[in-house]
Amino acid sequence: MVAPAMRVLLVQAFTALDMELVYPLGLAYLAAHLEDRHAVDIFDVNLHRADPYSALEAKVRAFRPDVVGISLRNMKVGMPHLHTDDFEPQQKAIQLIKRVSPGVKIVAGGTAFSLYSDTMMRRLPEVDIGVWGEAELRFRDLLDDIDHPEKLKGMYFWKGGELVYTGQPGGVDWKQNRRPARQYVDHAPYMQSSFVSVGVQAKRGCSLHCIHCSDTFLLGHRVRMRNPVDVVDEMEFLKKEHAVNQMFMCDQIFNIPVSHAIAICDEITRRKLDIRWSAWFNEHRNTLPDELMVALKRAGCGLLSFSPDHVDDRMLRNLDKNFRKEDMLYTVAVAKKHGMDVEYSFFLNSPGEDARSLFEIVKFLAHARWELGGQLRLFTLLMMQPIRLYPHTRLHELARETGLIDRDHELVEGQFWNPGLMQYATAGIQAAAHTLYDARQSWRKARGNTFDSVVRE
Ligand code: B12
Ligand code: SF4
Repeated sequence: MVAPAMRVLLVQAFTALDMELVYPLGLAYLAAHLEDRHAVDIFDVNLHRADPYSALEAKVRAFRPDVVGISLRNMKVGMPHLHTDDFEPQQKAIQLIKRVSPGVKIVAGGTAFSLYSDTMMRRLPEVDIGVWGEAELRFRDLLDDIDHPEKLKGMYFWKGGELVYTGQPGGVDWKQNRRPARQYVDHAPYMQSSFVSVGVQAKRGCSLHCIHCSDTFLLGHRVRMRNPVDVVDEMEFLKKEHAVNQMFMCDQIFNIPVSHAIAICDEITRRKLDIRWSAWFNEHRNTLPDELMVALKRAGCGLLSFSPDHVDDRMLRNLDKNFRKEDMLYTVAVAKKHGMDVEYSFFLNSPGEDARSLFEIVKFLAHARWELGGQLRLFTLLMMQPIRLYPHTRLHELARETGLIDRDHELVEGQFWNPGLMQYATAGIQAAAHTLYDARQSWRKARGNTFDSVVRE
């Protein structure tokens, strides 16, 4: 039997109050699968930075939900000067919802929930049901029979004082997925926040195996590609209906496979969409052929965003990267050849780091700056930090085996891979980054930019 229609409020909990806004794409996907059965609304607490809790309380009182679906996204990595965690504000938001509306069912999901699900359920007793992973279809099905979560995979709930998990679900198939319902949240504030704030997704999953990565735990190694025409339909819709002309591709890696990336670019070009966008790119030279670079440029991709994490071959092996230093040099050459902007992010003091390998990063950056000048964007370099340990990763296992952390550490409060003497070099670099970051913020304020957040430019 299918339960009667309900009032469902989808809440994006704090992402990172000191960072750019992030449009609640996951919730827009969920809403698209609910709106023909239930009264749905989406509320992003991050849009109410001055007084988020009062705004949330007012929304809950006004909407009178039967169910609140709360999206827990980040356990934050942190800024150069700030390593706070997002757990506490998320907990406060959940407690507030239950206090204001004691009868409401709270269902939690999202990436941070899925990474730390067991801990989250134990630390957040106000959560009635937790949903692991991609949830478009299972959340819809859950709301059809919310008193029986045991019928579905990927559900956490309490029964007789015991935490029950119903077992791992599979990933969502794009063919079954509806497009995200974009009408519940105004895109304008996200557009003002930063050029990465409005996301579009073209695939899920990653075939690579970086040792620190938790994306593959969440989405798997099988790359599920969305039809390029459907992706660009959504981009066109965003441009025409919501005046969004800058976007970020929320794929793990945009250029694997290359053919899918080219197909999306060609579709954007064919429709003459005047948009600027960016994505994360793999560094292996085979994934950056000239044909792709030409297609990217024509389609409005303004920035190649790379997260190589290191440049030294020994370190890249340690991190289990699929490319080497010569590929890194190729990224510089190919960006120069095609006049593309690039950014790189590196980890500090990752496994095996020594002074020589750290110097390799400095040498590489000097080379890139020399070759690319202003095409090399520097912002991500201010964010360089040691690797935060995420659960369900090989690095987490290594940290346990080497005694860097206790076997039962929950990792909700940040733990970093930052051992040995190199941690002092790390501290020095981060202190310098902090100073530069503050100077940059002051300069931005002097120019009249008052948005109190990181703006990646
Ligand atoms: C794209 C991306 C970004 C882009 C976002 C661009 C944009 N406009 O959206 C940018 C570059 C801005 C970014 C930044 C950061 N990110 Co990021 N990002 C991602 C990535 C790759 C995809 C996120 C996405 O859009 N997915 C698409 C949507 C459709 O999926 P979804 O949100 O997960 O929602 C689905 C499910 O989670 C679930 N769900 C979600 N909410 C709910 C709620 C309920 C009730 C239910 C039932 C289900 C549910 O159902 C949804 C549909 O299937 C993820 C990795 C990943 N595996 O997801 C990391 C990820 C979310 N990011 C992460 C982090 C840490 C960050 C940063 C803190 C990093 C940093 N230091 O800069 C910042 C924080 C930014 C901020 N202000 O919050 C972490 C968060 C978890 C954690 N480890 O803390 C992730 C998971 C990466 C990882 N594996 O560690 N990120
Ligand atoms: S390329 Fe990115 S998503 Fe893929 S395994 Fe490495 S860190 Fe994870």
